[in-house]
Amino acid sequence: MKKDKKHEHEPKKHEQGRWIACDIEHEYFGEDRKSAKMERKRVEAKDRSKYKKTDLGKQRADVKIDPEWKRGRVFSIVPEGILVACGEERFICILRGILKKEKGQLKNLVTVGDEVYFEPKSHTKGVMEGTIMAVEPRSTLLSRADNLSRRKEQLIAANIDLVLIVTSVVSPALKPPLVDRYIIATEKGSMQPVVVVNKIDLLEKEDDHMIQSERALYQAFLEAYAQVGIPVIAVSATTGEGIEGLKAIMKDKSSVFSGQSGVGKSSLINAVTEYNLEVADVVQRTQKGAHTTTTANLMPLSFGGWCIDTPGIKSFGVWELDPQELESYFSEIFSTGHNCRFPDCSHRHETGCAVIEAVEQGKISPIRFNSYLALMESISKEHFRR
Ligand SMILES: Nc1nc2c(ncn2[C@@H]2O[C@H](COP(=O)(O)OP(=O)(O)OP(=O)(O)O)[C@@H](O)[C@H]2O)c(=O)[nH]1
Ligand SMILES: [Mg+2]
Ligand SMILES: [Zn+2]
Repeated sequence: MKKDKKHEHEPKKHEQGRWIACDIEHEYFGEDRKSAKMERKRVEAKDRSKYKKTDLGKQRADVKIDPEWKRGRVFSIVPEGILVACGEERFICILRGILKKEKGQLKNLVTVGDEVYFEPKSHTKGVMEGTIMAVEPRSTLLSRADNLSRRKEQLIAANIDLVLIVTSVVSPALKPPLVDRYIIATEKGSMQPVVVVNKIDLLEKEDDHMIQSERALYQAFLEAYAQVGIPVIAVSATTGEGIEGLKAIMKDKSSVFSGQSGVGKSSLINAVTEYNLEVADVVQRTQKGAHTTTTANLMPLSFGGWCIDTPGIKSFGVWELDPQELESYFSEIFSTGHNCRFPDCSHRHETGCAVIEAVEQGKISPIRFNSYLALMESISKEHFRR
């Protein structure tokens, strides 16, 4: 009989954010949230390994919400402090000392999209200041392994419904493995991924060899993701194609635009909203790939909901991803893998591998399979180093 090791690593679709500092959910939201919380606790208990490494949550019962505190949402983190919006007012906040002690493996404790309680201070020269006293439990959390120290988790955005994984064609060229990394981080954080392929106007351009092969990759990309049920929309911030569809998806939702630098995240937000964010030509950037957007920024949408623009990042390491867990995020590989000869088949070189066979027969897309292999290789190395 086959050992059923795979089920231990089912995608953690319902896993929720961690509690920081206080447990005010029940006090503020009543019974509805109480049952949601029980469910979260159950899932959390199932995945102790993820939580044992941090002390977050220990203090949550100790924090009493002072009626003098205000509640707001973090909309940006800048060198001057954490910017919190509370109604029409804006506050520059610092973190209460005791919260900093909870850092553990986290690079940052508070992130854009977080709902926080803060103690307002008297105005200094017209600037409203405050101290963040507690962070609300998060409904979802997008994070990644920090670039410098892979042992730290960097929080990118909180309380997000949709992760708009922006990629472009031609310039920069389509990079499916990067898209798959984002999809995994999105699913790990219980959010809905939507892949947004921008700059499709460039596929119409002159018929040179490079454009032709990019067009073929783009077609195969659309088929591969349609086959596994991951929504993809094709747009052009320049011509406006697909923008209405993007707007409809974003309506009344909280979303975060993520993806490599230069793919057009800020341009898309400008096309969808009334904002006028800075954008820059790829050739205007230095060879190092300078970022035009340098900090994440939250923006309310006039048609309902809000979105976050983020700086593009070069590499995206999924936080706490084991080699054994990986295939559970590739549903087609996961289900086909049950037919491999060896129960612990890694689908790389083993004989009797049903996945390799399915790729050869065209039943599994080579695009997705290559992403799987590339990720497997990089996390196996990471794992070994730990
Ligand atoms: N042809 C074409 N160019 C586009 C499109 N969308 C954006 N661009 C161009 O791509 C370049 C980069 O766009 P940005 O919006 O700054 O990209 P970004 O993803 O926000 O980049 P970072 O802020 O560095 O992460 C700019 O020159 C845009 O004019 C598009 O749909 N078609
Ligand atoms: Mg930008
Ligand atoms: Zn296999």
